[in-house]
This record gives sequence, structure tokens and C-alpha cells, in this order.
Amino acid sequence: MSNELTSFSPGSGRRVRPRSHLASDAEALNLSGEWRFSFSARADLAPEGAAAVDFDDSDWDEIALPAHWVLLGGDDWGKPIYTNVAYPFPVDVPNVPDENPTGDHRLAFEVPEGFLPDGRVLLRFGGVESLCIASLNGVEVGVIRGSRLAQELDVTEELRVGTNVIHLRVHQWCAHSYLEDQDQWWLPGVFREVELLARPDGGIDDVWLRADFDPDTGEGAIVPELLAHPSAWPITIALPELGFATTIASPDDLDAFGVGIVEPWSADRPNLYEVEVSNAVESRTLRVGFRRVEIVGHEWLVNGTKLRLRGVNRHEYDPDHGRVFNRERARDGLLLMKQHNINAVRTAHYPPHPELLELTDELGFWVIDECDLETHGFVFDDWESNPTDDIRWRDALLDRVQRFFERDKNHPSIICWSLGNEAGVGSNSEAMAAWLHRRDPERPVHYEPDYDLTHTDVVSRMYATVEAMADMSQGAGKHEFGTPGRNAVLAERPMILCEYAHAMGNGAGALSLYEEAFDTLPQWHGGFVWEWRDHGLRQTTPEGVEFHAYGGDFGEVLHDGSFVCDGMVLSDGTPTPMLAEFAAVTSPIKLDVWENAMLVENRRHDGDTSDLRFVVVDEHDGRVVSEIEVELRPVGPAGDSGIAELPEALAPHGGEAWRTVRAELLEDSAWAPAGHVVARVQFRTHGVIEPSLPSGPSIRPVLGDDGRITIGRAVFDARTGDLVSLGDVDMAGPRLDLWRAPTENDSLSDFHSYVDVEPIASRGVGGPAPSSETQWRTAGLDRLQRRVLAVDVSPEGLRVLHRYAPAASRESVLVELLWEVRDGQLVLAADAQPSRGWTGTWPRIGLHFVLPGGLERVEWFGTGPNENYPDSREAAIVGRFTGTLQDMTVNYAVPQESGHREGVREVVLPDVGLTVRAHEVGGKRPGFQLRAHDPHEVAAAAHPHELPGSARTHLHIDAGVHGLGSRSCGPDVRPEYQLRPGPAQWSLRFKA
Ligand code: IPT
Repeated sequence: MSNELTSFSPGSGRRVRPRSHLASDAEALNLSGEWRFSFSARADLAPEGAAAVDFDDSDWDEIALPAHWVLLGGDDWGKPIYTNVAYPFPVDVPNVPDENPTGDHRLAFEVPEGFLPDGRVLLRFGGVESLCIASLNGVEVGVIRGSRLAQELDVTEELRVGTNVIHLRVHQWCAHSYLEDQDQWWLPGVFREVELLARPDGGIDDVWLRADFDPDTGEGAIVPELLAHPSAWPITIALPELGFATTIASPDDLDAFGVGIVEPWSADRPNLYEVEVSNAVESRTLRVGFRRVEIVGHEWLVNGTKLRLRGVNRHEYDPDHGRVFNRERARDGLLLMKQHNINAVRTAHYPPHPELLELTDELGFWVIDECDLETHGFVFDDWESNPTDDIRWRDALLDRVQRFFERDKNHPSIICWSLGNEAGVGSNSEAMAAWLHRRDPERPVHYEPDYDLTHTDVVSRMYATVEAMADMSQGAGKHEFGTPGRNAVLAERPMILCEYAHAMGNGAGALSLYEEAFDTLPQWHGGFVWEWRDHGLRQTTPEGVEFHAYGGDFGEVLHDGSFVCDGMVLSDGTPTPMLAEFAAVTSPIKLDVWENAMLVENRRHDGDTSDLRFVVVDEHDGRVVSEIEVELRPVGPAGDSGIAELPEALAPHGGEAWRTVRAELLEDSAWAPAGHVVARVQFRTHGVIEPSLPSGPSIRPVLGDDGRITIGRAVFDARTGDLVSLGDVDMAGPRLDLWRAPTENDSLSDFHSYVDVEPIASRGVGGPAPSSETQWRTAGLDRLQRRVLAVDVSPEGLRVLHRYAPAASRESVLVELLWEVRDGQLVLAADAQPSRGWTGTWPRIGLHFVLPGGLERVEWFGTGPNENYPDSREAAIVGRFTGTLQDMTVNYAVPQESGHREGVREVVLPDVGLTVRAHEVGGKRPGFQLRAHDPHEVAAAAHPHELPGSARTHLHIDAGVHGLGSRSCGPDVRPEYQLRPGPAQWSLRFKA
């Protein structure tokens, strides 16, 4: 076995210095496609002599590159492994396990006459995980490390016209795996392109055009850096669109030059200019965006305007192909981001495929490009011997930062470089930052573990509470990670949350509080939600059911379960409600509306509102009565605002009246069609005072000798007081429910909770309370027992009294149900009164009705269209909605609480002809949830396909629910969104 496996070296062989990834008219040959492949479970079992030209590979398998072999071979080629922080192998630097899955790849390919230039040929690797030993025509040409970094090898000597044989031996583990401990699947393979690039003599080897914009004059300037052989000069730089060209005679004449007035580049208006850099031999094209990035005190400016990052952390991910890039799918993902007001991407936690950055340039995103580095597993030993502070790793880390920078340096969308993620600090991270500062004096360097900001430029935190953010802004409070008292110094610098709002399962809540903090605390510039998309891998059960696998589903010994599924988009590409919530909260167009006026504030970086139209819709009881477009003078960017008068809203003939204003695109844009809604706001212009009872006389109950009580068309069980049917509809209940299927934010507890601290005693984090799920189970909320205290018949109706309490508990809840039938409607007034002694929180207080199964359609008047919760309801609007039972819940990677919608007025189930109306009690309306499974069934399933078949439909009418929070990785539900034990009332009417 080769000692390459344990080497600290960044690589060896014919490596050449890193360069930009740029288009060229020189010859190139992409070696993607079918290769021969042989899998070995151990490095020492790999086929001997496989690099030889005449090696017989006829009995090898085939593989289509680029690919992670582990996703293609069924069980034959090993399996994916998911760990978050822990290394899946013993920490024994620089050693790796003998069981080191190894893939041998061979390809015979033809090099046409005319491909070989008078010059050199480079073999370029876009990304290989993790160690690649490359041979060409039997000669070892290089050893490549750094899985998501490009590497070129000079193969001029080995390549020939005619048939060539390339062999790549790829080992899953090598010493550098210690540097690649990102929270994601471990997926070995040649997952980016392998290409041959002809480098003609006198060609232009590298280009860096730093395109500056002067916000005062509106002029653009270019600082060129060209790398070429002395014979390559003169070189011409042309920007045809500006009618500009300049010829540079020699490297000594490489001075900055102005190009006159230009349209600047920003994420909002990504103006790009084609540039041709050419000489007699080669022509290279790229697109530049003119923009100036600078930090002035605590302000981070682009083109003189403070940045506001509405960002996401984006991994390279596809449910079938892992980190193999697909331009169309990547583009679709970015369009979806733009459509949800996302304007920034952190390339967590490695540089993406180079074409992604072409797309972010073109579509407009502020990008933090991150180097391929994470050593998180060292945290368990308090960062003892951490590579970032170990001299043996210095060359490798400097090599990494150089390779990622040089490849990506031309992209205007990159406004910041990041050293990596969760790798601690030390002399090596300092050296990496210093190298970047020297090489690119303009763009700031980010590195979150530099808590004290000793060697980077932007204060960065993860999952901070808004209280901690306020403290940091004031330069006070406790400095959470670094040196005490340091907050006063940090307050002089710009701040971001490089991760916040952990989008795992249902949640995260409280986005609007972050929005407010970003808007009001001067040092804060926004943040990046963790994360864009779940990373479930598409699999099929033996029964043929498709599902998305997470940690543990491949039999891993050590894994982190569903923590790999924590995105605003599900593995299959479905956006979760959090994405709509994010769009609503962070829209740069802020709307406010009253009876007769609306206010528009434009918080875009760039561009007025002339691309928008403002539509005012009035609805009475959820039905549109008028829709008009309102004229508004264009409102300028960066905080300008404008007011428009609105016509008086008509009073409804009873019922509610709502006025909705929406800002929508006037015309098709590069990222959304005309009519796409950028912002929306609602205002109730007329309320209702609802009659407490229908007007008609009440119908007398009849006690039958079948043990049933009948009131009109409603039938009850005389012993329990439970509703049995209404008309033709079988029903059961209601039972009091205090339980919900825990969300992952309910069940995880690595972060502190606000539950312990009421009122919040210390600022920032709360106490180390057990998870909500643990607290709720301990309190017995999932196992309430019921005792019937009374079922009393009177001439007006039925009075039922139930007592609910868990085993071994003195705490109880008394529920009184008063049933009447009037005007053909079944009327329920319900009241729940908890005993003394309850502590902590409740997930819900609801009435649970069981309805027939097989219901398909649902219509409701209330909030929607998506699920919403006390700390996540900015996207919810009041209106009439229709859907299917399936639409009512979200298929999270792990089944959990889902589908609650606050403020319900009416639910109609047309399949059985049942209507349920909910009325305000004490100014409050309940929410509802309709689902094919009850909370116990949901909680018991680990994947959606494990949910049992269901013969019931469960309707919960919840007087209150607990918020969502973000405690799977971040702050728990805040005090104002907690559901504390307390009384509840319902006023419902049913019609069948
Ligand atoms: C943070 C990591 O940076 C990120 O990669 C991801 O693992 C995230 O957590 C959770 O999903 S680190 C955490 C200790 C705050």
C-alpha cells in the first residue's frame, strides 16, 4: 500500500500552479463518460499493475464519470456514510483504516491529430474524493489531494496522438480526510470532470481582471493581471459592449485602466460585460462585473451601499448523484432562491463546481466562497493537535487556499473569501488569511472560528440568539467563545450570522426577530440560513417504495441520523413552508397597508420599484370584491419609501373584510415571470361580531334505549358523551389532546432553552433544559387517560364533563363540552381548565375529532396556504384555500408535527359534506390540523414510508400550540411563542 495515504503533502508529481477557470478557444478534451471501473474494499486489494497500458481490464465494471461510485454500485461498491462532526474512522493522524474503499478507473481514449499544440497539455481534475493517483500511458503523473479543489497536471511528455490510457486510483480515505470533515455524506469518487487542456505556446495562461466601480463617478476601471509567456505579448483586452479595447505591450505595462461610465454589478442588478482577452494565439473570454467591495468601520459596503445578506448555506447535492454537478438543476435551484428573496449564498463548506459561480454572477447573488476545510472532529479533544494549528499541515492548508482562490478569483459575485468551517484557529488559519489578504487586498476574509477577529475581517457567528446579537452590537455582554471583554472591539467591525435558523424538519421559527435585528443593529449585515436543501439519498425499499435515506439507513456504525436533512427544500426538491416564510420575512420590499393608504419601503441594494406593480385586493369573507392597481412613483433603493392613497374599502354585509396589497413583477425577469409576488401584506378593514348562537330554538335531546343520545341529526354515546355521528358522517371524540408528534426542534437539545428562564434572567442563551419532547413525555402529555365525570341531558342539550390526566400524575385538565342543535347546526361550547401544578410547556391544547378515512378534498377559510405556527406565520394570509389531504402536511424526512394553520374560520370536507365553523372566543380563534395519521402514529415512524395505512382522518381544533423554535441547532422557542399550561375555550359549529 502506498505511503501516499498518510502523507501531509498537498500533492505531488506534475502539478502546475493554480489558475482561473476560464473559457478559451484552445483545444480541450472532456474525458467524461464511460470508464472501466474496479472496486476494492481495501486499498491493498486494489488490482496490481492496473496503470500499465496493456493491463487487461476486460472483466472490470463500467462507470459513467463524473460519479461517486458508492451511489452507483448497489451494495457492491460500498455504501455512503453520514456523519456530522465525528470522523467515521479512528482519530490517529495521519493514519487511515486498512478498510479503505478504493476505486480503480481506466479509460482508453483517442487524441486526434491537431490536438497536440506546440506547447503543453494539462490534465485538469475538477474534484476527486479523496486521494487520486493518476497515471497516463503507464507513467504516474501525479498524486492529487483536496477533494473539492481543482488540480492541473502537466502531461505534455506522456500524451500522444492516437490511443492513450489513463488510470486513476482513488482511495476514499487519506490523511487529508482529516481536513474534510464537513457535515455531509462521505462520497468517494471522481465527481467532477477530468479534462485535457491544450496550452499553446504563446497562449494566455491566466487572467485576473479586477473590475472596480467608483460609486461617486459611475466609472469603471480594470486592474489586469495576465500570466503569459514572454512570446505571448502584446495582449488585447476588449469590452465590445463599451466599445473599449486596449492592447498591452508587455507585462511591464500592466496598469489599471478606466473604461468610462458603466452599469455596476450587484446581486439585485447583476450587470456583466463580456471581455475578450486575446493575442495572436489564444482568445479567452470572461464576464466582468464592476463593483467595489470595502469595509469602512463596521459597515461592509458594495458600491458605497451597505450590504444586506439574505442568504442560505448551499451544499452541492443531488438525491441521486450526490455532489456531481448538473448545471440545469443548479440553475433551477438558484432561480428558486431568487424567487424567495434570497440574495446570498455561502458555498458551505467547500468551493462549488466552477460553473455555479458563473450562474451566481449572472443571476445575482452575493457569494461567500468557502475553502475546502473542516476539522470539526477535533473538537472532542478540545482541538488538541488540530491541523489548523499544526505545522505539519501548513503547506497543505496554504495550498488549499491558493487553489480555491486562484480558480475563482474573477467572479464578481464573490464578495468574500472564507477559510473554511469549524476547523478551529491557529498559525495555519492565520497564514491562510494572510495569504489571501496579500493576494486580494479588496475582498474581506471570513472565518467564523476566528471569534476574536484576530486575522479575518468580518465578525461571524452561528445560531446566536437575538439577545446575543444585541449585546455584540453594543459591544457589551459576554463574549461567547473568545476572549472576555472582546465584544467592545468586535463592535467596531461588520457582523454576520454565517449560519442561523436551522431548517431541520418543521421550523425554524422566529425568523422575523432576526430580520428586525439585522435591520436595526448597525453592525449586522444579515445572515445565511442553515441550509438550502435536505441531503437525503433516493433509495427503494425491498417492497419497491421510494424514499430518501439519511444517516443510519446504510447500516453505518456511527452516524448522525436525520441531521443531514435540514434544508428549506426537501430532498426531492419540494420547497418547505419555511422557504415561503423566509421569502415573506426577508422581502426587500416592505409593505404596510391601512384602510386608505399603503406604504412601500424599498430595501434593495440597487434598483427602484419601477419593475413592480402594486395590486390592492379587497375580500369579503375570503371572496374577492375588488382588485385594483395602485400608481406609485418609483421608490429608490437602500431605504427610500413612498406612500399611496387607497380608496376606502367597502364594508361587508356581515363577515370580515380583508385588504391585501401585493407587489408583483410587472414583466418577466431573469429569475421569475411577470406576476411573481415579491411582497404581500394584509389588513383587516372590517371585523365581525359573531352571534354566540344560531338564532333558532334548541332541539331537545332524546335518550334512546340503544345507549345513544340523539339531538337532531347528531348522535352521542350516552356513557362517554362522545359524538358518534352527525348525519351520515361517522365521528368520534372530541378528546382533549396535549400532545403532538415531536418536531426535530422539539426532540433535540444540544442548545439551551428559554424554558428554564422565565423571565430571561441572563441575556443570550437560557438554561440547559431537557428537550421539549423529554419534558412532555415526562409530564405524560403523550399518555393522557380520560375519566367521564358527567353526561347530563337537559331540554337545551347535552353537558359532558371529562377529566384528563396521565398515570401517576396529580395534574389534570377538566373539559366541559356543551352541545346544542339549533337551526340545523350542531353547536359546541367547550372549556378546558387545567388543575394547579402544571409546569413547563405544552405542545398543544386541542380537541381531537376522528373522521372517516379516505377524505381527499378540503376547503378552508382561515390562514394559509401553508402550515403556520405562533413563531412562523409571516407568510400566512387570511383567505379561502382548497387542497387535498396530502397538501395539508409536509413530508419531512422524519415524520413529525405538521399542518397546523392558525385562525381557522371554516373547514369544509366536501367528500362527506361536513362543515366545521370556528368562532372567536375572547378575541381568539383556534387553529386546525387535518391529517391521515394521529400524533402517535406519526411519532412512531422514522421515514414517511413507514407510516401505516390509515382508515381515519384526524381533525384537531387547537386553541393553542407551542412555537417551533430552532433548537435542533439553535435557540429554543422564545418565551412569547411558548404554550404554557392554561385554560382554553372553543366555540364550534358543525353541519353535515
Ligand atoms: C454547524 C456546521 O457548521 C454546519 O456544517 C452544520 O453541521 C450545522 O452546524 C448543523 O446542521 S456547527 C454547529 C456546532 C453549530
